Amino acid sequence: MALVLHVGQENKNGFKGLIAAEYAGVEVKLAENFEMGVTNKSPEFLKMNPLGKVPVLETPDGPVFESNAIARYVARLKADNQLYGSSLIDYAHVEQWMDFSAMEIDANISRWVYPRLGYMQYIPLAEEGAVAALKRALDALNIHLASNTYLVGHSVTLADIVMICNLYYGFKLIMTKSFTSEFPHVERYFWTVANQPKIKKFLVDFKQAESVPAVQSAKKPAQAKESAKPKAKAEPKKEAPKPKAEAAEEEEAPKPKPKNPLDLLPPSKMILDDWKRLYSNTKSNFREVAIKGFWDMYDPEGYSLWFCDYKYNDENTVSFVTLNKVSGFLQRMDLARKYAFGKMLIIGNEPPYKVKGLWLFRGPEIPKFVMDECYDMELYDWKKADISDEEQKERVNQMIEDHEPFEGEALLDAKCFK
Ligand SMILES: N[C@@H](CCC(=O)N[C@@H](CS)C(=O)NCC(=O)O)C(=O)O
Repeated sequence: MALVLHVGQENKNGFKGLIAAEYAGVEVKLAENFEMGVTNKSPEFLKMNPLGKVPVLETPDGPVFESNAIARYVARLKADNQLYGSSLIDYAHVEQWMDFSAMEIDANISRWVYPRLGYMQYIPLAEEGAVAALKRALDALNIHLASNTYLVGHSVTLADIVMICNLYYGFKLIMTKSFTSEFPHVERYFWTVANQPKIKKFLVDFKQAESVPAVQSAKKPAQAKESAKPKAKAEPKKEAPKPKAEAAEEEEAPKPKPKNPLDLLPPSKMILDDWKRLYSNTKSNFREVAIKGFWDMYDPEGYSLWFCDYKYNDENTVSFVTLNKVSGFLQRMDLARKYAFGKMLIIGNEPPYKVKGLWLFRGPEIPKFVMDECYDMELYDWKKADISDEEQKERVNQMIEDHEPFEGEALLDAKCFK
């Protein structure tokens, strides 16, 4: 019998077991036609978990409830995985961070967000206590992550899976950028790990909360449960007819998207796509063809060149993690494809690797929407290239052409954003 997980869509507690299964190479199926508030109150479900809460994992040896227990069970099904680290002390630390994540992070995020969303009674003093306790926990986590990429060891463990799932609701529902910026290592950790493909697969397309939700009046339990469930993407549901005013609001013609200010800049003689094509098509004589072509096209009025330097190179101790970090950055820059070209060099023969880059942006400054929306930007120091300085101009050339050695060192890799 396959393992079957009973849970609604987009439930972070359900994700724990599903992500652990991805890492361990275990097959877990989702129960079909699960309906939150209905299926989990049925007599069959209550036999598996008398509390009627999800998730529940059905196994050949009986059901398991509590999401951390489910994740542990799934992780232990395959002996040869790294989810518990590689020593007894790693194992203890994985357990330590899982407990910390449940008691210090999840519990306090829940005590902050659920009363605001109307699922629990809102008591201002209780909220104050929850936020203070959460900050204390995040501070401790931030200190640990200042010198660690992952919670335990050098790869994702069960501790990271549980921590990311718990932080996910915080980032998504209530912890705004101005709140999390006090904990820069937690931010970097969260976005880096959440973007690992096996995790990102579940935490699809979500953005950090832009504001703390206003306090809503308490909901009746059924109502609370239904809307607590983030909306399923693929399953359109039959809905009760909407009140007229609400329906009219939804039917209003979509507002035109505001223009990107970069589209309003005076036209430039430099056509970014022409440069990208030249870069991609030049297979030999790169200096004479592509680099020369670049400077022939370059328009310092319409574009600017920027050097970037990763602030936390000491953390780049594992080559593939460093490469993934840079790939993640380039993926997240997708929003700027029309307005940017970039080269990222991963430098050094051995760890810690240095990460440096060169970016060409439309306009005289780094576009504001890139700064605002691409979290990675603040992980780098940025300096505008002064191309009247021959040395800086040559550095630009070398970065474009992946010149080796670069500043006296071999390249581990070079990645291009085009
Ligand atoms: N500690 C439990 C929490 C389970 C839980 O609270 N589940 C919620 C959805 S995330 C639920 O099923 N609520 C339904 C109810 O309270 O009746 C776990 O980690 O699995």
